Order: sequence, then C-alpha cells, then structure tokens
Amino acid sequence: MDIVKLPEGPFPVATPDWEQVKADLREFGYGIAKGVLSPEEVRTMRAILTREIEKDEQAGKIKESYTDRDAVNRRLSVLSDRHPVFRDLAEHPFALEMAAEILGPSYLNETFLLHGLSANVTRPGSSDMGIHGDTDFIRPYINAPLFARMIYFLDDFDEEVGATRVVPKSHIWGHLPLKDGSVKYESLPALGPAGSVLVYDGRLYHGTGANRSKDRERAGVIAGYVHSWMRPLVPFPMILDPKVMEGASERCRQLLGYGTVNMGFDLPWTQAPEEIAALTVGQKREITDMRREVRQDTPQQPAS
Ligand SMILES: O=C(O)CCC(=O)C(=O)O
Ligand SMILES: [Fe+2]
Repeated sequence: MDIVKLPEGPFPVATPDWEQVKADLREFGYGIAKGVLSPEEVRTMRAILTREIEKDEQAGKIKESYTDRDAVNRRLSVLSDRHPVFRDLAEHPFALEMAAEILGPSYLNETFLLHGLSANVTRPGSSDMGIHGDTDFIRPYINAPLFARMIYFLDDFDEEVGATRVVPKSHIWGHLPLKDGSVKYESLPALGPAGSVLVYDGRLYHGTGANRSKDRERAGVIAGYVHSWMRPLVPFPMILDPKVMEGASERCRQLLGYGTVNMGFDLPWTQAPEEIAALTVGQKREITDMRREVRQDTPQQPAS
C-alpha cells in the first residue's frame, strides 16, 4: 500500500485570531478557531443533542448512515428546527465570514446557502469514517471552492475521542482521494477545546477519527455552505417546522433557502402553504445594480 506522507509543517493549531484561521485556510485548506461558542452555548447545544438523541432512539428513528461503518456513533441529520439555537447557528458571524472567505464573491451578490446542519456524536468504539472529501459527490470533479464546512466542537476534540482527521493541503491536489484501499493518507487530528470550530474547504481530505476512549463522547455540529446556484442537501423550507422559523432573521431565512431570487430572477412561491410563503425573502436589489455587476464579473476578452 502506498503511503501519502504529510507535507511539511508546522500545521494549524486552534487560535482565537480569525485572520490567522483564514491564512491557515488558504495555505492548508483548514483552520481551527478557539472560543467561537461560549461555554453557555456549548452547554445548551450539548444538552439538546443528548435529549434529541434519546428521543430519536425511543422513537426508533436512529438510522444507520451510509457514511459510517458501524452504528455506534449517532448522527442527527437535521438540527435546524429542534431548537432556535440551532436555527440561528446558520448565521453565526464566524460561519458567515469563513464561508465568504472560502466561496468568494457571488454572482449578483446573492447569498450562499446552508447545505445541511447536522450532528455527529462519536461514542466509545466508533470506528473512523475513512478519508474523503465533502465535494466527492460533485461529478465531474471541479477544482474550485464549492463547499465551506464548519464543525463546531461541543466536547473537547482530542485524538482518543475521535477528533476529525485532516490531510493538510489536500484541497489543492486537484483530484479525489482514492478509496480503493491502495493508498493510505497520513492525517492529523484537528484538536481544540469545546467551543472551537474546525473550518475547511470541502475539497480537503478528512474524516471522523475512531473513538478509542473508554467512556467519552465527542459531539460535533456540522454546518455546510454552498453557492446560491447549488442544490443543498436539505430542502429546508419543505422539512422545517414553520413555527420554529417564525422568529428567524431575514438573513437566516435566506441561508435556509427561503429566498425567492435565483440568478437575479424573483419567482414568488405562489403554491407554497401560507405559513411557508410568509417566511420567504424576495428581491432586495435594483436591476441597474445587476447590470453593473455582471459587467464587472465577466472575464474580459484578451486584446487581439
Ligand atoms: O464528524 C466528523 O468528525 C467529520 C464528519 C464528516 O466528515 C462528514 O460527515 O462528512
Ligand atoms: Fe466529511
């Protein structure tokens, strides 16, 4: 088996400095920010996860995930209407700043979208997930930043408990990871105390670590953001309880896909139930604006 060695370090470490996180993102494809969630926020979210997992277990709703090799860990696929803290997490300033950093400016300044918001809780005996990229589903392979990912640490992430493993700089290798067993990618655990966030470019090779602890769990909340023209994993408006969305900000609703504008066209949701239509966000800009922006963003023809 070929071993793909780690590139040269030193590698990113958890830091409270968001500019350093961005520099790490650019160079290594990931960064770790410390202290993004307050201890109070961590406690609240962690307690909700514990309660929701119990509820889902009792209701027989825990399904095996195709991404995990055993049923020891726990995944909750949609968090956004389980509690307003998870609804509002979509627009956390850290996530918005880092997603903009990864995805870059958008056509007509349209908002990027939340792809999904889920939890992955490793438990003693959980196996590792296997090294993959989160944009591996995009065919043909497109070597561009298409997916911005955040993993919020609700417990301390250390190696024993299954901290996410990352392969530094793999986001610029220009090809998918091989998963046929012919190659082993050396990787590092992304370490940080509860309240930290691992942010990475979706092309980065990574995967959940194995939980080799005796009695500790490791909860991560995973948020992904994609361009306005991509199809998110979760069709939030058709899935979420509109009552929980009632107090959500306009920005939050745009991120969750309640915006009715796409490619500059505003197409109101005339057939949506009233309570969902009431949550939609329409055109916010002048058409003249749009013409100017198109010209700016269009690559110029080389002079002949
Ligand atoms: O929970 C983790 O550590 C990573 C999970 C992951 O990579 C995924 O779900 O795609
Ligand atoms: Fe992943």
